[in-house]
Amino acid sequence: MKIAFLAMTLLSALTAGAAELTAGYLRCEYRSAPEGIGERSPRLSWELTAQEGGAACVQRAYRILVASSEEALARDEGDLWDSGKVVSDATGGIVYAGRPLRSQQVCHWKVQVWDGGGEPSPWSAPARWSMGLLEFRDREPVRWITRRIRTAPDTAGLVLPPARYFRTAFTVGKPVRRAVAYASAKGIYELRLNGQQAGCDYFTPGWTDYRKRIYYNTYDVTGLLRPGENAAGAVVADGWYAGYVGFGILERLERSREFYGIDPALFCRIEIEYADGTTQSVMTGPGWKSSEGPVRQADLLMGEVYDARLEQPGWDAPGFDDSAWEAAELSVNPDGALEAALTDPVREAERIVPVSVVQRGPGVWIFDMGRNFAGTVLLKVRGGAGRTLMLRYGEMLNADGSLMTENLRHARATDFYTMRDGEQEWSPRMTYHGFRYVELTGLESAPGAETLTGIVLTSPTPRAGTFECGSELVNRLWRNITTTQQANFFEIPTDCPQRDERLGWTGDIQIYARSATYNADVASFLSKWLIDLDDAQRSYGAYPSYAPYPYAIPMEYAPAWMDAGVIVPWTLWQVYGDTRAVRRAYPGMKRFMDFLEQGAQGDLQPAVPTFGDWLAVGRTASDDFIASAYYAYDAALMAEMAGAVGERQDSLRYAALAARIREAFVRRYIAPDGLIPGNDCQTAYALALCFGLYPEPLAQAGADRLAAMIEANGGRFSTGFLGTKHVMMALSRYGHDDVAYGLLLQTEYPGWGYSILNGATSIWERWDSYTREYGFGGRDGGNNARMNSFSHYAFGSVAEWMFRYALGIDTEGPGYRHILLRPRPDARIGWMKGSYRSVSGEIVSEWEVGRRTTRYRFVVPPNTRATLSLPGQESRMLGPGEYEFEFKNRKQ
Ligand code: RAM
Repeated sequence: MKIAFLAMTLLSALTAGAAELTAGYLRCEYRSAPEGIGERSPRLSWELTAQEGGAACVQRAYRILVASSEEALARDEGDLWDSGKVVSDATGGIVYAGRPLRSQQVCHWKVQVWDGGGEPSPWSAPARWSMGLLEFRDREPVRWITRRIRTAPDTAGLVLPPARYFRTAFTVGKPVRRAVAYASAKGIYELRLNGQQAGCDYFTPGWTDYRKRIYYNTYDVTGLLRPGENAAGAVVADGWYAGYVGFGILERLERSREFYGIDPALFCRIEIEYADGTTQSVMTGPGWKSSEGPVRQADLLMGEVYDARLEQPGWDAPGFDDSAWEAAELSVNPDGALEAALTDPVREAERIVPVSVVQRGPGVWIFDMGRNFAGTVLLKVRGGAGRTLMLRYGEMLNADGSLMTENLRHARATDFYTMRDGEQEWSPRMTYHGFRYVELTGLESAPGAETLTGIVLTSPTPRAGTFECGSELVNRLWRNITTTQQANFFEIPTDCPQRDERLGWTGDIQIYARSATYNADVASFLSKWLIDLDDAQRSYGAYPSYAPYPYAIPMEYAPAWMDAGVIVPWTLWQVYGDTRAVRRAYPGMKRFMDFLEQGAQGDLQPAVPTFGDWLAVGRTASDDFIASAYYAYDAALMAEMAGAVGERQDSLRYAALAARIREAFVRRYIAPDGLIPGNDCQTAYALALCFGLYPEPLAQAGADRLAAMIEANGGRFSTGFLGTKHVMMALSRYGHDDVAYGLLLQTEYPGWGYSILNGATSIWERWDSYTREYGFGGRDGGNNARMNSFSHYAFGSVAEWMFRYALGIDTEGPGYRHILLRPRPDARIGWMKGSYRSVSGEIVSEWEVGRRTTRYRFVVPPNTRATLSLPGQESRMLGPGEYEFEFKNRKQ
């Protein structure tokens, strides 16, 4: 800890010692020990920890060793790469520059660092990654297998085919050194080997524009093989490839399923490396058989139907008699290229036990899981062969205690389980739901709490932030935000997990992306989605309203939605210092800017009536204002990004464009007194202030007007998706923290507190998605209960303000190398504690407002520096270390 003398009381004294810098948390392409990397020059990173702060606490140099075996690495032999001692303070984005890596190569690596005093650290603990199939397309064609099934519509008009089952047997004749399975599906698959699942993933290979690319997953299956006969099998269902996707039915689109193909198909290749150096390859094709099984229907939106009586015990194990199975067919549907998965698939995050079970009628029970989440359930029952249980899922209950399902629209979200004899456990694997309540119908006797367990599913994004403060309301808000992110960072960033939508809405993620980074490490998750966005870019340059974009129509593009194409890469660069994501997106972003420039009129954008400040309450900004403000913002971000990837000409050009747009904007919208007469509303001031559109001398007048409007509105918002977080940021940027805190703590409509007082355990789509007083119809009865999600992260974008201003943890320039600490203490809340595990290490900020003094505590990670700016104090620089400060409170 460091001594810090300001106008304050000294809280603790420490001696500065040796830095003792060490490197840990070694990752490759943002993932810990990833299997099947497709990038030939993967990027490596580590995290530094130090015993003490001080001048020695910087990394002066590093050395990386990459070896082809653990033994070589232990001998300090970097037979693949020895970087040598590199004088650099970089701890991430280090591009592998050793010998060319080949398919399936296992890379063992470690790193050593030198501190500011030139002291070397010991070698880090070893880490590893493995390469995927790099040249397989040249070596052998990719063979997909399928089973043709044509299913007639059911009585509700739904087409819900059964899952396909595939299997093969093979012999392992010698001791195995290593076996790796590479698998994919057009559809979703679960791979099984000798009776066990390979890995523990759900919905692999995930959702992409399958016409352009399909990912394969890599599993080390060495431990699943056995000497002698082995069996591999897979269950394959429609998933996003052939199943229902989005709101096709609602919109009466030409189709609502089969967007990418009709028959789901499987690809699997198991590569066995024997101890004697020989190899064997087991690949889908001739020799594989197919059948149907207990999964009678499997659809992401509609649910799963499972008949346990149709189980074929041992179908995925050796010794099974598959003579009744048919030969699998080769799939000939031309689709996109097979590529290594870029991120970890959806997995189980936790299990939850119901908080109550209530009987609703004969054989009908409603389980309350206690909170809203996305996932599935584990059902445990006994006896009763042939009895069918029905499970319906809902986020809310109606006033009479029945399950509320109106807001699921056309998502049937219902599972059926037909029992066999004896004890049985079942959990659907080919569907998921967004829910809090489960209605279980068909039980013979009363269930117990153990009858149903909730299984929370999500894309694994390691936790990054912690937050806690003196207001229970705000703590609840933070929990609701994290829960809602968990439910919607689900293969892609979805708008909601429950109804017939679940689309990667671009407006929602551009508003929320920065918040998401504070909550979790979303680097690999969002990098993957940026490729989906790139694949979905319209031929004429616009980014669509959601990605992936399976439809031919509608909602091709919209201002503030399409801009995600620029804002999300910029956010990844700022937060993770990632220039590769920027470079990857760069050609598309340029085409997007061309599209905007072509449509501009006098350097401003015309009104494109689409979503505007979506779900705003009261007066909000006009369509042309929003479109032009985002245009200016995009140009400014492009100028920065072009500079970061060495495109100097572009950088100058975009900076000039941004300046021209700003001038035109001021001329058109901002009066000489700083007011915005034609758009005199919260969102307009907030966007103009946050996007730097104000001439600086007028900005304060604009911010004061914004604050005054909020006060005049009873300390409440009149904003939607776009305005809300920007209002908070603009207020704090221009000295109105008290007004921002008022909004944060507001319990009247509209505000987060209002939904919390009405029972929210997640972020809702609308400020009044449900109220005890008015039910689901909204306060004025005008809400459409069908478009009413109780898990929608867009309004959770206040997390960004909670971290950047309330706790005051921000970055100056990319990657948190230079940290900004600018907490904004507030007596109403009393105290706040938070931390953020940035790419440059863990940052801590705490404050407590006492009767006479305000105390602060900070941790600045090694190898970084921070500008500390505290209210009423001159700002100063802090080096790595732990600090405490205490100041006398100013007289009010
Ligand atoms: C809704 C989505 C999303 C929003 C669009 C405009 O249907 O849920 O949140 O971005 O509309």
